[in-house]
Amino acid sequence: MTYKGQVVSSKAGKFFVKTGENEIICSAKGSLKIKTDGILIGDFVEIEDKVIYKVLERKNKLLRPSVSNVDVVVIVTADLPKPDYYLIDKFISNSYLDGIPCIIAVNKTDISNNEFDKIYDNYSSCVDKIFPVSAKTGKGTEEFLQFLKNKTCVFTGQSAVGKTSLVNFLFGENNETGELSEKTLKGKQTTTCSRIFEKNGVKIVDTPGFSALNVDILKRKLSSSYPDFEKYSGFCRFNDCRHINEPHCAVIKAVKEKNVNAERYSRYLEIYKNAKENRDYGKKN
Ligand SMILES: Nc1nc2c(ncn2[C@@H]2O[C@H](COP(=O)(O)OP(=O)(O)OP(=O)(O)O)[C@@H](O)[C@H]2O)c(=O)[nH]1
Ligand SMILES: [Mg+2]
Ligand SMILES: [Zn+2]
Repeated sequence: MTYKGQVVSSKAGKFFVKTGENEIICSAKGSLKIKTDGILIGDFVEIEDKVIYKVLERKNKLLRPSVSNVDVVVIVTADLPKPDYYLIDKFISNSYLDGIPCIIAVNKTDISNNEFDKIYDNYSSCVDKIFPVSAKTGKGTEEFLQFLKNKTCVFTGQSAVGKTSLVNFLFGENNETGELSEKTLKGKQTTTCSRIFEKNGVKIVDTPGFSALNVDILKRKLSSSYPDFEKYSGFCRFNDCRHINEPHCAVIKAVKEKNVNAERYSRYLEIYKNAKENRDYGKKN
């Protein structure tokens, strides 16, 4: 028998494929196994005798976390753990380069919401929406869920910001969540593999939290990965302007005129410097 389905999770060389109401544990045909992106979560596939033999054409592919056929990346943040703004910048750069819209959900607003203004100032011009929410009380989740309707949404962000808690609240699931313990602060993840959950036409991909994101972002054109710079970069004197110290750089001018957020720009310089040093020293990034 052959079936069509969607890969909803994978673990240790096994793929969990949803076909209608059933979930079939599959292996992969040899040629699909050897490629690192041979089969991704989110892929629509054809299977025969529990073997995936064909991956249907992908609409798109998010690099980190690795998921295909994505409609929106949801960066989840909270006051605790304290937001890592470099990490948020990199998530935005990656989804922008992958051509996938991005939004931010600021969770745990039932405890406090002190970072919201900073998040708004930094990111309102580069993400489509910023939702304050609480997975504990449900505050703000109706509007949030409305936005997610009919979309495949990848929840990403630091560990312990409440990605799984949000999935549990929105879908009435009961997946394991973790404490914000010393261990978590050191990078322990509660969720260890990505999985797609689905309800009422919304698909959410819950993913393991990141503590760092080391993508070779220079190779991925860092200077054109900032949606908030793009409005200006066309006016830079040089076509290949890196917006670092070039004369007549329209991005630097926009920062001076407060049209581009200065904190975001200074982190850009730092990310650029680090990416360049790592490349120069030949480190694997
Ligand atoms: N007060 C409050 N606590 C929350 C909220 N959302 C999550 N938490 C708590 O935050 C901790 C971490 O939540 P998780 O849902 O496991 O976080 P995660 O982002 O899935 O973490 P990883 O799977 O490690 O990436 C748990 O103790 C949750 O109870 C919220 O809206 N309010
Ligand atoms: Mg989790
Ligand atoms: Zn420039």
